[in-house]
Amino acid sequence: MWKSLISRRNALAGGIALIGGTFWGTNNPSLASPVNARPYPWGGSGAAGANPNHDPNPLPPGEPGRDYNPTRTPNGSTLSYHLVENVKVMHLIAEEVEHEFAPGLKARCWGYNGQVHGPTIEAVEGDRVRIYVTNRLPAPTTVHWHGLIIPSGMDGVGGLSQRSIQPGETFKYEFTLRQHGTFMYHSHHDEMTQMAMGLMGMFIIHPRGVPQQERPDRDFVLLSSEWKIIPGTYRPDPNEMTDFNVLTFNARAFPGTDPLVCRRGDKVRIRLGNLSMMSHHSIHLHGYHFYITQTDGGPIPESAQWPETTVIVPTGSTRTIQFVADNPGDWAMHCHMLHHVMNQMGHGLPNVLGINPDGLDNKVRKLLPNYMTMGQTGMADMGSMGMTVPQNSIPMIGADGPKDYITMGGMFTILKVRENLPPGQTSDPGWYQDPPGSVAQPASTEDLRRDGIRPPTSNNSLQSHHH
Ligand SMILES: [Cu+2]
Repeated sequence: MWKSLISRRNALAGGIALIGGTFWGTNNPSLASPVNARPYPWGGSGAAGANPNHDPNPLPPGEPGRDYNPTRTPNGSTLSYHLVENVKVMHLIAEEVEHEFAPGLKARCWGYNGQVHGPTIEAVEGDRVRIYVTNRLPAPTTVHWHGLIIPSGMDGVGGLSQRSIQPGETFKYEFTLRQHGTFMYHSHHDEMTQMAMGLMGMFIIHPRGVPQQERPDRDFVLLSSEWKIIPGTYRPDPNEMTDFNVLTFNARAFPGTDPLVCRRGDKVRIRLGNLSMMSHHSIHLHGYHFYITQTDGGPIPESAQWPETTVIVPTGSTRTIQFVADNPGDWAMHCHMLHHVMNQMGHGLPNVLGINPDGLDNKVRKLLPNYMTMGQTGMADMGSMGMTVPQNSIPMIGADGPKDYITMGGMFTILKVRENLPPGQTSDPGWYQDPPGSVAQPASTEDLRRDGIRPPTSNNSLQSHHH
């Protein structure tokens, strides 16, 4: 459903029931969809009696514009296709890729078509797709289509569904898409290594026949993953089990993440996937309430949706959220598991919070002239003071913001909602220009006196040794 903050406030003020408006994404009566006819609560494959191993007569290929508004994958791309006798033909090439996570941190990863993660696959319910997979890796691989109801032999589990694709070989996957929603694809051969190296992407299937006014104006795709890259090294470590130090949206860590750019009033959908090695992510959006409308199991009935500001995305699943972008500004969107908004250098340090390290520093400086212990008042200094970091590594947090240093890293991005954004603009519009008087400011003496606030006359907290 599309809900706006303002209309909801009005509805509350008027005592009107909240539920209403257009709910899209479930059964669309204009399409005789074999999948959406599935009964609750048994779930099942959604095949509604048809055997998915037999071709259930694909529909003519769906077209962008006519059938759907294309998604946008920040920092990524969408896989191209061409038509051969009404089949959408695509090609994924698994290969080694030099990938930049954020300015200053690169690594040799494995991806598809020269990028990490792989490009987003986008199609329409009823389409038939034929996806060629070429293996240019030094190891065998396969591709699993996560959440898709397809023949067992197309499921891509190495050894179980198929023989693995050897280096140099090209395999062919072909199936008809008989559901819509937000799904994923990833290697299913030596998964631990190959997913730790980046072999994954998103697979979006649009419903057919949704009128333009009920489609999202902005439809973003974000895939979370996590990496262990020891500072100064150049390859993810697939053997790490718990201590990941590079946390990413679309394989980028803040400040490497592109903003999600919207025009005020846009209907916004954000599709969140998670293929992290072990972490669930609590994705929190500032400035908005949203509804969770889909999982990779399908649409959530409207009566079961509830408003949220944070959505937990378990690893191996997707969550789709929707809202109307009626609140202009620069709004943080980030994982609320707080080590996940820290970059590399923020992990595995000794706790020196509250310690005065002057004596220690003086001793260490006899050996290392510029040594300075950091972290005694927190971690922010490490980024903002430009602390020297090992070659090919990124500081724990941060980037310059419009008002001060932004002490966030990792799985952090910015939703930028603007009045009067030219239609179709997706590029960064710069920082938000706040209306006068709407930014938190230092209190004046006059303010304090008027309101009877008596600040302490001296700062009795830890004296800083900097400066
Ligand atoms: Cu997280």
